[in-house]
Amino acid sequence: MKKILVTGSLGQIGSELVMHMRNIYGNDNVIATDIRRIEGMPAVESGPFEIVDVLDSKAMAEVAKKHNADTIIHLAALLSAVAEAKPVLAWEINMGGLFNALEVARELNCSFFTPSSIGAFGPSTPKVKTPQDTIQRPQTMYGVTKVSGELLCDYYFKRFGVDTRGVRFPGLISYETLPGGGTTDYAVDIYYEALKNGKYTSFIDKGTFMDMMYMPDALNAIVTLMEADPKKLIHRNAFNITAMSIEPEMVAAEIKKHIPSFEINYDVDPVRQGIANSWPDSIDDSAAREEWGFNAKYDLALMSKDMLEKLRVKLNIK
Ligand code: VAH
Repeated sequence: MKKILVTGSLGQIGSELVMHMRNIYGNDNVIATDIRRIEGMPAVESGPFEIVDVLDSKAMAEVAKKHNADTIIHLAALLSAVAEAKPVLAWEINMGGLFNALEVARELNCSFFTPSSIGAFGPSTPKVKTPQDTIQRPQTMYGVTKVSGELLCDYYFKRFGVDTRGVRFPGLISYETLPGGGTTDYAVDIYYEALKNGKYTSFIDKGTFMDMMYMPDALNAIVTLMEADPKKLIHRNAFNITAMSIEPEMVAAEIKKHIPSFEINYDVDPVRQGIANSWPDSIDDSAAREEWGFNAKYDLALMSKDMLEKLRVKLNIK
């Protein structure tokens, strides 16, 4: 990867991935793009930034050509809860944007990454240690776009030779950018609320296991996969990856080790609980480990310690 164009650069993953990649490849070699410019954001101020609406394929192609992009990291999409509230818009953005980005990659011979999700699985998928290759019949619009996206990316690889690669991300947890409208967002909100109010009301019920990952492991996974030897890739779109399978009570217990008075209670959101219930409890990521050396470094304890330390600084709480 030499010249990397990132869409959705101001979102939860993009805002950190742009900075992570600029540290590796150089500020001028990572072109951040998003549908709007937010002054002061590091991804806007520390290197090239362009306004790109992923539904405008001509504009995306022009920006990619202008910067001689050889890699496209396509992150622009709606997350699960928002997508369920706005299914038509979600299809337009998640599939229309993906198709446009793939066409740009095909025309300019770019390598291509876009994330899938554990949301690409559904109620008929085996829930424990979900295999890499298994039934994918999601019942959410988000999941439909993720399965469709996996199939479209594999098609572009087989039919046009585009070097497409992807991972099925679990819930991602970070202290930098708040997530926007995901089902797993409780696992981010809980740390903020623990510090600000000493308690948290979870919209996901106790005992609801989902795979999660700390953002540093997610960023490393993207770079490691994109730098992997293509000859060793049996799979491409998309690899199961995970770091931990957790539920709200486990997160609360870990927080209590740092804030003994912390309390959790529940006000379950039926929509997001229904989405969470349709997803795996835990996934098998052996294919990613074998084919490109994926290896998460943060477990729940390490992540919780780091999240609370970094958020105390960010929120200026002693
Ligand atoms: C969401 N954070 O909740 C995203 C992710 C596996 C969850 O896809 O929609």
